Amino acid sequence: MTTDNKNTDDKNVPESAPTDETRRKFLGATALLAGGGMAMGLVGCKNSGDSASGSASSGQSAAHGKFEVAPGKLDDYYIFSSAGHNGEVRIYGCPSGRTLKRIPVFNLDPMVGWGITNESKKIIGTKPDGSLKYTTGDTHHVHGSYTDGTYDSKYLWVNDKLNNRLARIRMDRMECDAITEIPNVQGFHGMFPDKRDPVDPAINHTTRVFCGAEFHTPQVNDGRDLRNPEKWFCLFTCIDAESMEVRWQVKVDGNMDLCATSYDGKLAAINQYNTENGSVLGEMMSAEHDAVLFINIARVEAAIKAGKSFTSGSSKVPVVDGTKKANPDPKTSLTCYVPIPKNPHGVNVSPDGKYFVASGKLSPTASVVETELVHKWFAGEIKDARECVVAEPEIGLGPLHTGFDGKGNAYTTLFLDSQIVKWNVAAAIAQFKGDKTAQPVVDRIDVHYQPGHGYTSMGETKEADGKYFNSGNKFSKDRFLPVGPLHSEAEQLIDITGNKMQLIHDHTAYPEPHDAIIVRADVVKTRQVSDMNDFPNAVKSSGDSRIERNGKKVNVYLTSEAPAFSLDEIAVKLGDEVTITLTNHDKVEDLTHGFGIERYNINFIVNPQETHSVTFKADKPGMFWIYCTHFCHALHLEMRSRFIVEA
Ligand code: RUQ
Ligand code: CUA
Ligand code: CA
Repeated sequence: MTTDNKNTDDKNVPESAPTDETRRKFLGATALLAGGGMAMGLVGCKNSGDSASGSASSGQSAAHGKFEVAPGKLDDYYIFSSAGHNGEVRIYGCPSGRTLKRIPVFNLDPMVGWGITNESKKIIGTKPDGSLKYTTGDTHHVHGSYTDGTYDSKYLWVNDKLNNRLARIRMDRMECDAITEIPNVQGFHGMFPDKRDPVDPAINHTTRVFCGAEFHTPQVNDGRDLRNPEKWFCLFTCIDAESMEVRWQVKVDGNMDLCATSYDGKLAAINQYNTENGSVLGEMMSAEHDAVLFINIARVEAAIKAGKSFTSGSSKVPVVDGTKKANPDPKTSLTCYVPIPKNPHGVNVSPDGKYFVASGKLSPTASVVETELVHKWFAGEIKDARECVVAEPEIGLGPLHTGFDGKGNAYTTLFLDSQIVKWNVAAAIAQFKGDKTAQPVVDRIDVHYQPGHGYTSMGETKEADGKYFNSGNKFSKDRFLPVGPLHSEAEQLIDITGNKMQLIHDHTAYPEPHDAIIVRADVVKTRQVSDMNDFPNAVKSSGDSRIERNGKKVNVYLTSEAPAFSLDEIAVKLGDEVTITLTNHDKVEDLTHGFGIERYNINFIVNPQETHSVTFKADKPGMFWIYCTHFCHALHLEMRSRFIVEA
């Protein structure tokens, strides 16, 4: 076997681990290493390995032929996936797992010219000298805009944990059209759009996007309190969905990890693993309970309207105080902290809107919080916020994220167990109330290996359809042909239509596949050819092609139409600042041209009817070929022009 991974030691395989290809040698090595730190502080898990709670399926494929998307046939779903520290967003077909598109966002992409064209630089943001402010990012969570509780195919949002930005993608073009930097936060991780207005029931679509912040920092972070963590704190942020401006922020106790919103628009929820405000691992794991923090949106906005806000540093964004100390009375409180064991991860809302589910991470449990009870706590009808928890089933080790099938079942990823566990929410509630016959766990399936996010088809909408669950695994180990020390990551698609889960297939993903949403294909409406009028700088006809000089600034206007550019030669003088504006006059779908200048580091594309521009300094004398970089025509190689720089 040429694919055998020689350096894995067979002796490390625990006796209980199957050694067929469903698990290979993984459990012997990586699980123990990766799990070692997390296992610390784990409380006992009765259910794990308990046959009464359902034993794991072998992980063998179901009749995956049934799910094959034959050549020329189209997928039924889109998967919109964040790409981790690659900084982009990706689109896969489901069930095929085919990569359909990579959307550059916080990264640079020479294929489309992202970070090279003036239009993309303006979206990314530039320094006074015109260079990019940031060239890297770390995307974690992608969510779509909502109307009436389901996707409306207008926008996607994605976070950048590294440089604390929120990006928007317009779904008709599947391109990033806006990026907003959030002031006074670090570790912007969880993000979720609202699903309707908290006060005006007539507004039943997304108008706000909520952003958590994982790391507490000095406030203001200008050199003060560098080593006084007791003075540091985190801000929760609301961004306007249309203008993309930061509307307001809330000072909170502890940190903020993942985010979710209620279907009534009234609540944003964030799991907190560091209520201790610890700066090192031991401190962050010291409390038995951390929390799910609920933000009362209407009350926050009323407080801001009433002027009960302050500002921080040079930021003009109004900030209100949502700490426990500042909110002693639930009836007026801006926030509710529901205690959850232990360093919880993930918070997801059931499609009926009734429950928020957070996973224990260091506790083998999922905690079910009832939405109605949170409202009652805010009304002063419940004293102890812990009473909002209506179930806490033991589901397995290292639970992280939960998807729903719309039929009352939840599917949670178990990082340490390398499994997906299916459990019934109603049974979990019955068990919590004392029903000893209730068995929440319905089924388990092995995944390969160590899943982070898992998500179901339409599962974050009221149209959850219970067809597919996709497991985003953090390790692929030996599932694919070896390609050197950096492994491909593994995503595994699971059929959840039956009582037992069935693995359909693995597909690879370039690191790191993080979170995603699965959207029904008929929901998504794209435009396959652009409208020239949407580009204000369009060169409307080839007759408008020209070179204009204004001192040292030279503006070049040209068009492309297969297989030629409208100018055979672009002549400038050494030291000129050159702006080239190119409009593609081809109208045929898929007829994209590229524009590259030899030795000038210029490379971008124009899709049919689109216009893009680049600005650069003519700093090398000589003749440099301009050529079309994107295969467009039988005479693609002949599609050239010349850039002449006179000394
Ligand atoms: S968090 S693996 Cu960045 Cu999405 Cu849970
Ligand atoms: Cu135009 Cu290749
Ligand atoms: Ca903690």
